[in-house]
Amino acid sequence: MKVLNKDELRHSIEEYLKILYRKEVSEASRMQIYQALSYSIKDVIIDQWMSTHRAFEEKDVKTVYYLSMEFLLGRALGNNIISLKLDKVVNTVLEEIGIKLEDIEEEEPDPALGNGGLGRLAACFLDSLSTLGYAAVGCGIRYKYGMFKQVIENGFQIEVPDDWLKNGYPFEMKQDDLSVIVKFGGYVRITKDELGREKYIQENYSSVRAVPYDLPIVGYGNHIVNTLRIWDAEATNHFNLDSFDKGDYQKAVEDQNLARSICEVLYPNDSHYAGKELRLKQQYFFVSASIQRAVLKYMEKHEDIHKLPEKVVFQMNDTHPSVTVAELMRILLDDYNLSWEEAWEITTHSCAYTNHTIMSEALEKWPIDLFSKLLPRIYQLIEEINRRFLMNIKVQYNGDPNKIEKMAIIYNGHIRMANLAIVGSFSVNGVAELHTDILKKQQLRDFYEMTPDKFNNKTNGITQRRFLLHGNPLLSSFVTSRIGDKWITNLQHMKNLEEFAKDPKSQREFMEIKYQNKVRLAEYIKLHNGPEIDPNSIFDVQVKRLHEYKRQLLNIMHVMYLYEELKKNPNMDIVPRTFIFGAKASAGYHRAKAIIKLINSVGDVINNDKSINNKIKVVFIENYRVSNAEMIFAAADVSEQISTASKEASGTGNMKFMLNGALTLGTLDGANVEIAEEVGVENTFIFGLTADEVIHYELHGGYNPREIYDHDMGVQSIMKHMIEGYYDPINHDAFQDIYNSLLDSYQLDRADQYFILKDFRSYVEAQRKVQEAYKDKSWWAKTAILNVANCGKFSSDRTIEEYVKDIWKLEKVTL
Ligand code: 26Q
Repeated sequence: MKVLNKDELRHSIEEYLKILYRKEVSEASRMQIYQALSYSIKDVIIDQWMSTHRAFEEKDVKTVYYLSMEFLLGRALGNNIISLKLDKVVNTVLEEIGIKLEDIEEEEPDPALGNGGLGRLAACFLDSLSTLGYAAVGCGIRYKYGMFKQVIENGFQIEVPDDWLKNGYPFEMKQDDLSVIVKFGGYVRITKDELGREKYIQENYSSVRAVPYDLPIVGYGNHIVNTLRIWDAEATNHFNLDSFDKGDYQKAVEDQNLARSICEVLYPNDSHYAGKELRLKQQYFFVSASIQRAVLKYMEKHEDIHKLPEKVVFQMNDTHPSVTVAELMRILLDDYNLSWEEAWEITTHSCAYTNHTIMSEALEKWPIDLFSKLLPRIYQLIEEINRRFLMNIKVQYNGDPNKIEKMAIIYNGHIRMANLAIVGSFSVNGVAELHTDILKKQQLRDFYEMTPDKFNNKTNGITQRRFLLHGNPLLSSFVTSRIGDKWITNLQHMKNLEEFAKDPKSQREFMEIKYQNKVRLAEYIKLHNGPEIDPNSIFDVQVKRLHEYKRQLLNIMHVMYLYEELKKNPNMDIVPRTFIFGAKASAGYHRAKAIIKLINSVGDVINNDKSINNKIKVVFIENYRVSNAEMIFAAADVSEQISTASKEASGTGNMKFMLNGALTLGTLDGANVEIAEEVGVENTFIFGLTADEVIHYELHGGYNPREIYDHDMGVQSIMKHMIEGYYDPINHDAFQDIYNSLLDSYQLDRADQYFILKDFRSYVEAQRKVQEAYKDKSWWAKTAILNVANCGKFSSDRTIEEYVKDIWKLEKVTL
């Protein structure tokens, strides 16, 4: 197996610079060195990759196929170097060359094949699967353009295409010989085979060739390398300009266009189902390719297709890949000639589904005519699955129309993908305890009552390798110097840090590290169009996608409130604070974009008001993404997790902050509940309505925000200022809609759907407690260390072990 020493690495970099660019080290640009170093690292990976696959095959282990429309990987180079334990060697060589690894890492594009939480979770899971030694294949799409780059112009978000492949991506490997064909459209002809059985043949279809590109997922220090397989689409028939057959020519052009469009771009939307045909094409494209390949691979080494569930499990990351259920049925029925009962038995023992939302507007439902035109055979199969399922319901519930209305897969002209996923799976899981409880009691209650054993919770987790070891080297060393380095692969070891929480020297050292990380972030902000900020101020951070339910609006309204108090009373007792935001809004989500504009406008006024003596600052970090997230978590004092209770399924940013010693200011929502449980509620700042209270209001038509507006002069004043141009004399029109959303119940919406005014005073009070607490530096340091010490539960290693034990039943492999 190839291991690099210093001389070999230097030699390898030199060779690649020659081969790729005809350059010597002294003439090479940073980009060129990044490429040469990456190829050198890839060479080491390749050997481990091959031996991992040999071992998996020899042991014939069961494999999980993690099907996800999104994998939000973040940069690979630094992470791979750490996982291979090559950091010392690399640093020595780069030092010789006279360049820093951090600067080389900056050259790598951030592969942004995801929107936010769900995509990042998939990436953390792959990291853990490799590190724990389980056989796994991530299956996704090789979008040509990933998540857009966000540029802020005049306070407004502008979306710029993310051309991440333009310089080539060193870690990917095209696997032409593993291509498969995916068929769309046409019609289904029914015939009989030689044994007189009915055969269903799709005819007159369009097709594309699905071509896999493999990315290595390197386990930490264990020589295990799993694969993330992302599919690209190519035209099947490279069309012939000499063709005389006009029909063929036309079709060839169409197929060419189909292939070109499918993988063009990631939909930058993470909360609203829109029913776009291209999105369905993307879904079926990568699912069909992945399932075809998985079954072919299984059949290479096994004879009996009935035993597929012993060796293969398909985990569906939300409903986006839920056509998996029907595609597997298609393959088993049409290609392997199984009976319906046999095929259904196999399918429902191979598929499992993870739910990530209770918000009804995010539930996928496809209009029948759109769906059946694009996927005629798949639609037939879903009809049959539905027909048989409804028969069961009728038997079990005496034809109760209420049950049919709630549980039917096809209803009201639409296919409900969550219902398909549940019916076709042996496991349905939520992503935090509270979320799973709400699923069982509300959203999926009928399914839970029918099949309670399917339902289970898997509280999310994050990888400490990226979000502490890589992102926060200072705190990593602090921890390792005290408790050793076992935490890197077993985060429960962090508990041993608890004894240092009260130690004054550890407290001082912790605060010094936090300070250094704040300096690093302040420099980054300065360099990226931001204001000058004071690393001695409290860094109060909210970074996540922009959505009304996440309530960035509540946060900025509190800032407006503080500012106005400060203007009224310049001698007010206030600990200097920097409010830091980072968020992308989905391109068509106008209100979210208006909130970004509001944050920037408020920031402009406050940051330029000399009269408040820099006591508060507001920063909007442009283009929040995995690479700058690592630096942001490391620098945070306060973690804002303030979603309307019941709306945030889990959250994972909350865990990354905790791991880096920030204190949680949050509602009892998602995994916040479990964070408070682990560290002790007295070491967090919890406020606001509970999930039960929110749900109660919702069931009774909401509440009346006017009452609050009329009686709370603080609220009234900031809201008036919002629309009167106090924060932006030119563009304040943009804020009228925000104002209306809080006070007017127009259309079907309730006013203040997300209980911002309702929770406002409770939030202000919690914020006041944060400031009082920060004055006691020793208490703060102790509590921050306690947060780190008690984050063990939130490692994705723990999450993956639970998936393995309860759902996937995989065997651990050691090399
Ligand atoms: C659906 C249809 C059409 C286009 C896009 C979509 C779409 C895309 C992405 C819908 C949802 C998403 C992503 C959802 C997501 O990120 N959910 C988050 O998942 C995290 C991991 O479980 C949780 O921690 C968060 O609470 C949850 O919001």
